[in-house]
Amino acid sequence: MENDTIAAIATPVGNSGLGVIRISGAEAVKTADRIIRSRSGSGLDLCKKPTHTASYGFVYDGDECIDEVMVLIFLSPKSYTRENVVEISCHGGMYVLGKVLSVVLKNGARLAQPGEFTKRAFLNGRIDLTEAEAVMDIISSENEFSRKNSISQLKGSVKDLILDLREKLLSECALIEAALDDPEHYDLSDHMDILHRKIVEMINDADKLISSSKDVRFLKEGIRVAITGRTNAGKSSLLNMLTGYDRAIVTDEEGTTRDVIEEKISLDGLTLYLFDTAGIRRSDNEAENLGIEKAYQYLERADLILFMIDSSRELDENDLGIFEIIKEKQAIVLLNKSDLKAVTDINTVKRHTDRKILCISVKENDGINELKDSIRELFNEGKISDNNMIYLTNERQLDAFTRARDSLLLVKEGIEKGYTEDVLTVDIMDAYGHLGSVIGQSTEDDLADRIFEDFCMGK
Ligand SMILES: Nc1nc2c(ncn2[C@@H]2O[C@H](COP(=O)(O)OP(=O)(O)OP(=O)(O)O)[C@@H](O)[C@H]2O)c(=O)[nH]1
Ligand SMILES: [Mg+2]
Repeated sequence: MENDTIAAIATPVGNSGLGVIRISGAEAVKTADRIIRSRSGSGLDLCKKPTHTASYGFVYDGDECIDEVMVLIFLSPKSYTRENVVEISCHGGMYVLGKVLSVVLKNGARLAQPGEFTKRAFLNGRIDLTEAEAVMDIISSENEFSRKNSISQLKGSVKDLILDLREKLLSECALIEAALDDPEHYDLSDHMDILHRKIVEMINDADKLISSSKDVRFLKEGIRVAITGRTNAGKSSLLNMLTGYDRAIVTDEEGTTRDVIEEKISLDGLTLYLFDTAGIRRSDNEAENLGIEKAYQYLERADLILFMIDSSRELDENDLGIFEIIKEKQAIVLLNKSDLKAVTDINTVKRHTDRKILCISVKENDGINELKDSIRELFNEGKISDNNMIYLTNERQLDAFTRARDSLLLVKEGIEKGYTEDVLTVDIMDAYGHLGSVIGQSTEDDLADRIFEDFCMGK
């Protein structure tokens, strides 16, 4: 039932000066006309009003006057959903809004599902999926940055970029197909170099977009920070220091922490999810070993690893193992216990890693501010600016776009290996398809459904 007339309260729950009931569908205006009258009690003839007009009147439930309202009319296709839309601005109390809504529902509309208005806008082709998601993001944005970002996406910035890329890929494909059909008139022998250059350019652009989008994700969703290191390096002490209270048990016994301890802190607008994990060592204890296994899983998923080394001890094979892990990750190495006599110094550590190394003492609260500065530097400064850069703002978009980039990589490799053109077109069209799913052009219905269900009522 995608064509029936739907209605919902479009403003938040709670009392306010104004509240809006939104109605969409072929019967929207008729429904409003049935229930709204002028001050003298005569009909308003809303069906005869031109689009984008406001009328003043009173909502009636039978003979009973419910509220004084303004009625805005948007006729198809110039409306939010591309259907006929009526917005009734009432007084904002929840009771009166509920009452007006029930009158609307008695007179030809049914209650809208969450996100159904925006879903209709999508299904009727007014907005693409990135724009629909932007609506949801605007509603839920908690800071200025994420709001600006969503509004830019709502204006179609991502869509334009994707459409442009798709257009380029399609024309490459068309050229190859034409040459295969009609080899006498089209010669591709020189073209492979040109195609290679174009594809490399696209891959570079795609990589930039992916990496800046990840930075944006950090801003919006927070950074997963895993604290790792050998037993007794001071991991739990650091967690307690950063959270400002005794969250984790600290003892001088090795293997104190076994489960993963999670805490959320805020660092100048950045949200950090800190994970204190079991110390890495060989152990005979089953619970401890399970904890160590879990620790490795968290390292894998972390956006940032804080690798703590006990500077009062020699490096051992556990430390060397962690140096290997952080090769693939963002990481900061913390040479802890600088208040004690150093056995392992910064130069020794430098031989094993090119990651940033800070000498700290959690016990003396020394170097903690430098650590915070370094985290800020890694995730915040310089990289993400407020200008008009385009970002993919959620995991779904990022995932589809990354797939498109991977298909382009296959095209590039294919050219380098001298694959025939018809093989290349398969990967080109794969990239084309993945780009389409970023903006919802090849979207399966269930995907669209899932996205719109996350919306709030009345949107
Ligand atoms: N001297 C000194 N001792 C510290 C420092 N940081 C932590 N410690 C001590 O080191 C011991 C171990 O600290 P924890 O924070 O429990 O270490 P951990 O890495 O969580 O240890 P596990 O949970 O067993 O892996 C405790 O006795 C701490 O008080 C420091 O900067 N200097
Ligand atoms: Mg611990």
